[in-house]
Amino acid sequence: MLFSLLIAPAAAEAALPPSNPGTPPMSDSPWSLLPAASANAEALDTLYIFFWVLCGIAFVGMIGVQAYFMWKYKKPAHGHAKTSPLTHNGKLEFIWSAIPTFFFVILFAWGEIEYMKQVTPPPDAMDVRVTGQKWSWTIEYPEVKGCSLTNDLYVPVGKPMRLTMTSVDVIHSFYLPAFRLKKDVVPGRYTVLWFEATKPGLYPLMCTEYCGDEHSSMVGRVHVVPQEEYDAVLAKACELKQGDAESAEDFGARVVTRGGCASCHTTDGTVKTGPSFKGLFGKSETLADGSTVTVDENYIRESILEPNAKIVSGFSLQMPSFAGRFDDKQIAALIAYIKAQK
Ligand code: HEC
Ligand SMILES: [Cu+2]
Repeated sequence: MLFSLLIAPAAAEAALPPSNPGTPPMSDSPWSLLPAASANAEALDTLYIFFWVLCGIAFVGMIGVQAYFMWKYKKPAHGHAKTSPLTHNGKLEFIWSAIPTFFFVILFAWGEIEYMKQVTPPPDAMDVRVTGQKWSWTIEYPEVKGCSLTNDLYVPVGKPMRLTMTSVDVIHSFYLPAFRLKKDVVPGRYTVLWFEATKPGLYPLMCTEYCGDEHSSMVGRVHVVPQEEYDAVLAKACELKQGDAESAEDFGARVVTRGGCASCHTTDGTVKTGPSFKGLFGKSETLADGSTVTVDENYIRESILEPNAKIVSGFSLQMPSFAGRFDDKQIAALIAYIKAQK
């Protein structure tokens, strides 16, 4: 097809470095569109290219005629040509109104059909919950009990997925460039997005609503995997247990990744949204009400489960509660990890 010639074969996997999710998903060539990985993306690209070709034809047609007339009716070398007494030409005016109108109607109808498809999830779609917060995405799978991931969305090829999304703080916007989908995520309200992935691979997931200073770090990955591997891959991604040979501290580092703690806490002493974990354990912490508390196991546990119980002086309540997301073993590992950040 003509359209597929215009879209240069951009290798999705090669174009999207997952190890560096902050990199925008640029295509290999400035002439090609972004990699497309959903049924919706392919349909929208066809519409987009149709629109683009139409604009090209209209542009060449208008500028071409203009240039030709400039040459044809240029001022003669001697004297002035008389202006024609013609006032209008009904037939011509009808044609130049009717042809664009015809194409505008086609664009509207085509766009409307694609839009309706995009906002109507099929009844057999698989459910996933997405929660936006400063500055990460929590992704929960009702099919796997207790599974809650940070910034990682797992999707099987060829199965419709329905995302029910909300935010706990400000408006974020959930953006899947390879699927050509974007929808606002609003506090106190659910918004729905659905898609069907067509190609296995890793694709970026972003926030496109400026939501605060760490907005640009709200980047995640969409893992599109073959149907038959999906259950096993998801179960493995959801599992969060200490390995036999793994130390509590190393396991804690994995829990930190899962919880997205690093989007607010550093281990090198730098203050982000929250205090750094460096040298935290055992120190005497001043709270917002002026009292002091010694950072021990109980304090850390309470900070994770009930962040609003004690607010550190100089900070505001921005931390989400992790109650129900982590069990005792995982919290113990988090404590071991924080203890190790001397
Ligand atoms: C959205 C940002 C954010 C995320 C994500 C976050 N925190 Fe926090 N955290 C804060 C802020 C802000 C404070 C200081 C205010 C307060 O005490 O609630 C804080 C305080 C803490 C404290 C007390 C620190 C001190 O100096 O006394 C601990 C411990 C802590 N967080 C652990 C964690 C862990 C573990 C995770 C991941 C499971 C996590 N936080 C995720 C923002 C965050
Ligand atoms: Cu955001």
